[in-house]
Amino acid sequence: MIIGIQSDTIATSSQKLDEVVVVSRGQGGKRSAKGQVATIDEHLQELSHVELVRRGSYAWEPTVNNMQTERLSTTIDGMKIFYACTDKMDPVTSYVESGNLQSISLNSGLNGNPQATGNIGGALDLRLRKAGFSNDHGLNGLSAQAGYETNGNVQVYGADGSHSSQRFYVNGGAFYRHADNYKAGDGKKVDFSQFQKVNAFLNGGYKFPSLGGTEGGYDVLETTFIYDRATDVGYPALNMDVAKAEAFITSLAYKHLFEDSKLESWETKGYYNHITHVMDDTTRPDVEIHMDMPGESWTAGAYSLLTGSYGRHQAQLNLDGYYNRLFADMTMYPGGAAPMYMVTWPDVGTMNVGVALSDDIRFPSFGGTEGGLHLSGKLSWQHQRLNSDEGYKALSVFFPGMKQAYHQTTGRIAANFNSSIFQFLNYSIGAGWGSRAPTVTEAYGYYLNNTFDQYDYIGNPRLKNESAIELNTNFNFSILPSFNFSIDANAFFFSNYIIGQFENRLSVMTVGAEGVKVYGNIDHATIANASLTADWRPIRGLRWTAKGTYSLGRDDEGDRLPLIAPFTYQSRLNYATGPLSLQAELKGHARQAKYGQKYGETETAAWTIVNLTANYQFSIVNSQFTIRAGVENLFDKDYATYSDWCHIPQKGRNIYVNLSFEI
Ligand SMILES: [Cu+2]
Repeated sequence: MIIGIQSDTIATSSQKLDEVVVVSRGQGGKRSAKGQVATIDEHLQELSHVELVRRGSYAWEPTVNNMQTERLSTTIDGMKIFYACTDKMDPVTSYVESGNLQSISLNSGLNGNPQATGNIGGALDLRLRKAGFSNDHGLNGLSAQAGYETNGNVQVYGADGSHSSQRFYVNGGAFYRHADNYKAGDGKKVDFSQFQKVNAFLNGGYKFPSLGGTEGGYDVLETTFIYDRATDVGYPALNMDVAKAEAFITSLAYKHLFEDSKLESWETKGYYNHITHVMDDTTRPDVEIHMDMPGESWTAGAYSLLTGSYGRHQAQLNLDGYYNRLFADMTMYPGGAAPMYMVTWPDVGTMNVGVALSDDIRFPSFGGTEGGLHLSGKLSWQHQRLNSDEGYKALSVFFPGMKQAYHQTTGRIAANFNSSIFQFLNYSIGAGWGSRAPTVTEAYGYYLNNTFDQYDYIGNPRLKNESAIELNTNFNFSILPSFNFSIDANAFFFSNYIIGQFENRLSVMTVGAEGVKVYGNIDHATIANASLTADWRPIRGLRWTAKGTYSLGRDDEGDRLPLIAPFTYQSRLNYATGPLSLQAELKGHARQAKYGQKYGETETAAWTIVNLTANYQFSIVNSQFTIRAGVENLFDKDYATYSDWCHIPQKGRNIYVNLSFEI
């Protein structure tokens, strides 16, 4: 038997607030039709509230509640990590692989996980897969996956192994992905959509012999190491590609698990990660001015999380701190003239410390079921310094008298009440307030060209913190034991919303740019989302689900915000019998009629696609095999979603097969 020592107390805190997609093996939960071979982006697609902004085949940027990276927190097992590209080519979810992860959890809105800061839209935590200790003397596991996709000649190979005993565990593995250019619907090739990636990871744990029996609990030391490297990554929606995007991620944690005590566990983790990102335009034809644009991100941090339960309370106290450095520069080589150099992220050092508290209170509710109240809050202090004198001086030209160091204080607080009436209705209502500091791009970015609206962006060190009030509710009706219907809605009322604003007095740097925008606070803005979900299981083995979501986003003048989803829908029919399961899926979105015209967004047409998938499990001797096959975009529809950057087309018909086995 394997004991999951990492059995996340965070995960169990409240099922209503925390949504999980299972990446690895394990029972239950949402998961991708492609199984573990799916990319992290495909796993993320299974989560409600999540959409993905696509700039190519690789490294999609997750949005939660129609908010992008700057309003989200993304952590890896509670570790902070920051992307290194000034053009957002590398959301941090691109630096892990499916083989690294057990699951991905999402806390929608302001109720973040203890390590989350700045999470107005939501908090994603990528949970690493650790073998855990075994009661047996030694237990070894081995698994391997291989996958192939016809469109783009996608190849995926992964293998990992584990050893678990009472005192010690270790697991590790490697993953490789390769993709050529894909074809859009009707056979049109999308140039610069290739990529290649390797990933290797190693986790280990050691359980100390307990002193004086088990009454005092026991101590565990755990370590993690991940190396991830993507090369030759094309970005058809941008003017540049990526030669190399590389990450080292390490951590060391000490955990005490209490027995017979009101305290449950106390974990202290130290970590370090380093990202190198190198852009490349040498393979593009007709480049007017060749550019070199590297970026780097270093983060070192620690957190200490204490969890305990007393009576009806389950509480967590977390202290955390991190130091992050972001540096990016650009060298332009105009033909025949001297190269031009500028610092685009002025080596910004951010020191952030925070304290977070949460409490889950359970109580009996009407009809013999259980209800609960979840409270959480966090307070953080931040110090930022511009370490590059050159970058500081360049920005000072636009902001005379600006300082070389800034302080910010941010916080969040959220409450959520859930209860039920017999087995018929489950409901929850919640409210919260939270603020975030401007990102390095928003505060100190220097002439960053945005291909979405073709403007050059300049950061603004005088920005105020942005804040929002969130209201949310969820009603889940079980009309029959076989039929479920739910309504989910949330709204975010922003103050000092940060967005780029026209600056006509400045001239452009990038060839072909429309103009210059400087980040600014607008007085208020609103983002709201509502979804309806139905789930019907008419007979054993058969399941039908359907979901429709409507969102809106407005600025202080009533104009539409960009990248807000139009009406989206998805319906799935599932049939499972013994080892075989079949699924047909219909998904699409309506015409994006209310787009952010003022912010340079253009209209997106409606689309619908059909996907089919089959899954068969069998065992030979002691090995468990799973074969998955399917067709995506069955009718080879030529389409782009509202979140496809510059309307780059999606994949046309794609047939995939993948095989995985485990012992
Ligand atoms: Cu980049």
